[in-house]
Amino acid sequence: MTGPGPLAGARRITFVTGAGISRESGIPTFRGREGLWRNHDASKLATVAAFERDPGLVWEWYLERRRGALAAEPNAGHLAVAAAERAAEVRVVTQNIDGLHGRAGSSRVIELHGNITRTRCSSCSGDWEGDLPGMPPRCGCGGLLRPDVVWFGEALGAAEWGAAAEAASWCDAMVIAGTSLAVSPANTLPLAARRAGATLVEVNTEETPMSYMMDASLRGTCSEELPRLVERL
Ligand code: BJW
Ligand code: ZN
Repeated sequence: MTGPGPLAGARRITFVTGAGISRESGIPTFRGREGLWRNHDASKLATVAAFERDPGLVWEWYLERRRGALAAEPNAGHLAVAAAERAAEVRVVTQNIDGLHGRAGSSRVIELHGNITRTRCSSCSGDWEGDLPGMPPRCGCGGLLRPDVVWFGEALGAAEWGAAAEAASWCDAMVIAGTSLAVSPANTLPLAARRAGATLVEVNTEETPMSYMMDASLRGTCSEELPRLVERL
């Protein structure tokens, strides 16, 4: 395609990404048909309550996903987001915990929901490096070790949330890619960007609850649509 794209002229771009952008790297999404793991609803396993009820089960799920994330490679969608830095100032706010934006070369990535490769103690908050001692694993202080991610009902990291809110009001265009926008507070970022006058562009295979407020809705996969979008910057 030729001619100006929906991002033409944008100097400051914030990407807000979700599980859909990593789908084509082989990482399943949370909701819909795919969000099932051994008959458990993924969005119900990502909770404090599930961890308290059965830490071994929740750890099993995370260890499987940790291996999956480490074995996965960034796809054309992640690479396009990284390439946008050649044409504009870019911030990436991701709900994903797989680290693929950083591995694709994006230099400013805000990981709103943590990172699956890290482990920390649920009591003393200390970071844990190396092998897990037993299952469920315990810290030297006696507390349960847990993946360093944000579950439902938990507050996002204050630094991460502050940086994300700033990136939303700072940008002149926001690209919202591969997220159902079902989860708050991440789903308030497009509203903040709109309030500050930014152009909103959505990339999703399906309609979302915020499609109606987008300046452009690109109905397709991230690996097809993001390279096209960034090419025409
Ligand atoms: C493609 C594609 C392709 C597919 N190309 N597109 C009632 C009770 C309790 C809590 C609440 C409540 N009501 C509201 C809340 C708050 C709650 C919340 O939002 N709940 C809603 C579900 C109702 N939020 C929280 O609890 C958050 N904390 C909070 O609000 O604290 C309050 C507070 C604030 C400030 C100070 C103090 C306190 C925390 C939310 C944490 C979310 N955690 C998870 C797990 C992370 C770890 C892990 O990965 O295991 O984050 S849940 C899960 O959902 C994960 C994701 O990051 C997040 C978002 O999902 P995402 O990325 O949008 O994925 P999907 O699967 O939903 O969508 C994929 C999309 O891609 C679809 O649209 C597809 O169409 C599309 N797609 N392939 C393009 N190839
Ligand atoms: Zn501890």
